[in-house]
Amino acid sequence: MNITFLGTGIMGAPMAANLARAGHTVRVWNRTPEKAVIKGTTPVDTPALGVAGADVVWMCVSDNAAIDEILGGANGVLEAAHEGLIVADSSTISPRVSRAWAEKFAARGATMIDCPVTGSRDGAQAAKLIFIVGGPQETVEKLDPLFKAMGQRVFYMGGNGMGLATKLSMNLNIALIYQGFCEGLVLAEKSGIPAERMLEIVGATMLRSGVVDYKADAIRNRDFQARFPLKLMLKDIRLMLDHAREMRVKLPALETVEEVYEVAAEEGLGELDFAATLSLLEKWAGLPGGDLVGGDSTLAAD
Ligand code: NA7
Repeated sequence: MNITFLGTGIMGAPMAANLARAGHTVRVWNRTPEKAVIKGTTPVDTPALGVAGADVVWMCVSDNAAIDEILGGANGVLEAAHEGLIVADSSTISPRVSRAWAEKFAARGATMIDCPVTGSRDGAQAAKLIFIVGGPQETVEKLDPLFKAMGQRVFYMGGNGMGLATKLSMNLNIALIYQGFCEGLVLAEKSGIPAERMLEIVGATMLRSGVVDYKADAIRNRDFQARFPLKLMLKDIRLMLDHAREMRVKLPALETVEEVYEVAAEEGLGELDFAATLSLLEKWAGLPGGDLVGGDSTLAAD
């Protein structure tokens, strides 16, 4: 297929490379053009130029504002969209915003689907992503070879926006599970129990979780290089709370966790992995792991 990939960040770059590796013709565009240099692909100057001659435009950018810019800004995708074009969005954005764009594309005879991913940077590089998809089922089926080139599994969740609604509920679990683990760890450390012993006992009992397994080495080695940046988890937490308000759902634990992430971002941890929120809790507890955090931060709720 002829694919144009928009947004070659941590996730987008390996996804585009895997599409090219699978034999598709891939053009790429990124706001910062220096990042749009990917083996086997050709750069284009604007999103609109990437639409001409494309069967599929695939996107993976930060947030609602980025999608609004790429789709609706000057030289955006919508104005250039032709009948039959498929627009697939792997960004984690608001389900409401995604549905609104899907309607605009439908009015031009094009089809948009939401297909956020789970698997982080490692899953993108190894073509082991899991896609969580919403939109017309026949369109999703047409994209099967592309999903296979970038991932290992597709969960079809229903109409437009349902992939995103699912993804936000999943990331809510990740944020709360990791926060719960960290709070237990900090209390244990302050009581004189080494982190390694806690990781061992958590791993051997019903407390075990995939989230903690995935972050265990980062915690052990204090390696908080971004696999999933803290600033993007904060963006997702805000999306979850917005979506929950629209759904008339109250999420009290997540509201508190949002404050932890906000302070962590203010303290300069935003570009690190979200696992670095542990350091902020350690700082508040007066533990050495908190040295990563400067300043004099406290929770607003304190
Ligand atoms: P990155 O590595 O931070 O990449 C973000 C990408 O989004 C990158 O290509 C950015 O371009 C692009 N971006 C951000 N804002 C804009 C605007 N306003 N216009 C155009 N392009 C923009 O994030 P990840 O790859 O880890 O994550 C991408 C998505 O997957 C995100 O929704 C996650 O939650 C899941 P830049 O290079 O900065 O010019």
